[in-house]
Amino acid sequence: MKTSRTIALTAGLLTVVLAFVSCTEEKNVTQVIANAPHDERFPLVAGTTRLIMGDITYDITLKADGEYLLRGSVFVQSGATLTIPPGVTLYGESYSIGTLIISQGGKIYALGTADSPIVFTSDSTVGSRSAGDWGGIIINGYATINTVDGGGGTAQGEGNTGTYGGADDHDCSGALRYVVVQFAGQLYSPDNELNGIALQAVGDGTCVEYVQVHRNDDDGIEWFGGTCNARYVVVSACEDDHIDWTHGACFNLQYGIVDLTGATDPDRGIEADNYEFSEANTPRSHPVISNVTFIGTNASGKEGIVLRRGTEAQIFNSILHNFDVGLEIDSDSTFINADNSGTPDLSKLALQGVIFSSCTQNAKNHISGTTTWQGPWDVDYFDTAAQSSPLYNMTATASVISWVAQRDYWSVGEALTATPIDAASLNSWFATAGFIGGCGAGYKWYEGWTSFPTN
Ligand SMILES: [Ca+2]
Ligand SMILES: [Ca+2]
Ligand SMILES: [Ca+2]
Ligand SMILES: [Ca+2]
Repeated sequence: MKTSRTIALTAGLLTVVLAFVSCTEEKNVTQVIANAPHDERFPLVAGTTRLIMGDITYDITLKADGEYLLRGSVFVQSGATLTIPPGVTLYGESYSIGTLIISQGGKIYALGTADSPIVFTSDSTVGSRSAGDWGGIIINGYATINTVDGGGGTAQGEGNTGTYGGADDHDCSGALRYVVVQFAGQLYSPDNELNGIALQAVGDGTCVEYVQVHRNDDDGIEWFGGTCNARYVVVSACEDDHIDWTHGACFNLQYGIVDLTGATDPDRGIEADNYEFSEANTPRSHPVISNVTFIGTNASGKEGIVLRRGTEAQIFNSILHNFDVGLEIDSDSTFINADNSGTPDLSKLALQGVIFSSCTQNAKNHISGTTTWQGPWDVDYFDTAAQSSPLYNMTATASVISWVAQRDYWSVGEALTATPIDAASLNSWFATAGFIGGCGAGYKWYEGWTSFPTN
């Protein structure tokens, strides 16, 4: 769809809306048309596409298989719920940086299906779309962030997207299920780009599963603190980090595909901070991750996973394929925190059952510009299979490289067989997978609802 930037309201539809829009321009539409049924509250803008702009202050359900244009920053305000049924397409307007923001206390239930995912995409025509065409999705919750040591602080989202942070780690912002976000991440200002999905202090009452972010111009999914778990996640061809966390993010992630191929200049598979401005603040960032396949481009100096600025992380049953550096651990604060009187504290920093496949260098540190390891975290720890946390060095076969090119992620995992850690032993949220990598034989959960368009 290519959208005219002129509002072309259909005659007969709520002339009161037309009058309202014309006299207040970018202001709140939905309050005026709140009594209209369902998505007819939103005016037609082109063909059957309806315009969503301003604040959503009432519960509203879009029409299944409907098409909508997001103009400017659209806020689902506290107390309101936006429900999106299967098959809906939402076009983020490039001209106005269309962006969907779920404010603290607001909810989104985007409930697609494998056959009918919900797609957020560019409003440019197919074939001329590119990363950064529109904003993205931002969810602000009441869970804990660590901007104040010990938690309890709040923060402001980039681009005036509102407040996040609080003390309710079980906060619910709704659900994203079978949701695809493409070509987002527009620049708000220099160094201030939008993530495909930003989970800002989102609580673990929120459901995020079967979600793809593709061709984002900044990070794919970024957690700013909070406790929002995610499973069945695909992040592909983004121009910065594919998974990013900071501000004391503590979440579980199982079953993921992180594929950097197809991006012009991607950065990292994971870029992880505790908190940049006070690296020892608590609660520490501490994601627990199992069953993710990371596929890089082997670009010089680029890493699969960077753990820095005091973060903790436990990563299991995953594959790092084709990175110049598979794993890099940075910052004194990261190492010191994970040093248990001279031995690695695996409760704070661990990689177990992780395969390094065709990486130029499996692991390194970057403390103060040196290449030596700190304390107990010596290079042998990561490179010796005899350690309690064995890592495997493998060279991908021609068939694996072919499977990567075809985005046959199941075959990639199958080819790199090793004994997995039982993910169900990590905590009660995880399920036993029985394989290493993002997916297994007969378990191609990414098929059908994901897509990988170039433009
Ligand atoms: Ca970011
Ligand atoms: Ca980033
Ligand atoms: Ca980065
Ligand atoms: Ca970052």
